[in-house]
Amino acid sequence: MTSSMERKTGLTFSLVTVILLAAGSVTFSAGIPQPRVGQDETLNHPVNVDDMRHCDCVDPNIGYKDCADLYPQLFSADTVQDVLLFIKPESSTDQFDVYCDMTTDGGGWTVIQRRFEGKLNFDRNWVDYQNGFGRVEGELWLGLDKISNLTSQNSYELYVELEDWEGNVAHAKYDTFSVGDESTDYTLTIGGYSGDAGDSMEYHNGMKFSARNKDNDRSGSWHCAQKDSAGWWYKRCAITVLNGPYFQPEEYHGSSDTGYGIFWQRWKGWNYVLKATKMMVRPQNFVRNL
Ligand SMILES: [Ca+2]
Repeated sequence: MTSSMERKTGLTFSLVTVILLAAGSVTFSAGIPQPRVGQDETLNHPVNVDDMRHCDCVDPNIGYKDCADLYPQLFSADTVQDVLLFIKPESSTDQFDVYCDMTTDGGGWTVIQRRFEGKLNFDRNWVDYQNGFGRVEGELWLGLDKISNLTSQNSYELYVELEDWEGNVAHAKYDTFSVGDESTDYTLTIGGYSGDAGDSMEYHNGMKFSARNKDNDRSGSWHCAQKDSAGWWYKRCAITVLNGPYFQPEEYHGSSDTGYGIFWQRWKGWNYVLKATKMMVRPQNFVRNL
């Protein structure tokens, strides 16, 4: 890499950073009352999409269907970096912004869920899970309709990244991942595990989505989404819930005492609350440039 390329990469990254910071500052400095955490943070609120589209790494004339669509352009310009991107899946009526992870496992990933600080409430009603909540550059649930639109336009894979409180990172990758539309109650199709986190998701294959006001699980005695305080593809009930309540380790005293937090049973067990999670999708036919 030449020094000019390094400078260009650095400049582009700085520009994106500035946009992120500027967009984030709107939330905190607009002089309006702070919304209660997790209640009024709608997905498309704080990010200025016009600014994002002016990022010099994104061609405003291209209708991107997902982050994988952008990746070859960044690669050929030697500007591979995580970016925010305005996309419109084929079956979607609306455009919306997403966070693109362009560095993990070859890049090209569209982020659909992210936790890392616990400032966003995930114990929400059905309609919130349908529409999405959080901030695209922060903690986020992208929304079931958007995830369904994304994963219906091609064959997609899923990458789950997990982090514990000791600095360890593990991942689970699934060759097959799709979420049905509203008529199926967003039924999950998942399979083809690989990785080092263990497989906690295939148990949930074929399950409908449930939220605190919608019991679609397979348990006759439990309302799993209420019991675990999270929307998820429950069965009877879960081997993992990445939308569970966020706990600092010192706040958490086990599921029988505190209830379940964010857990991935096959990696850390039922009673370990994770520090960070990221779920992201990419077409199966994505061409890696590594
Ligand atoms: Ca039930």
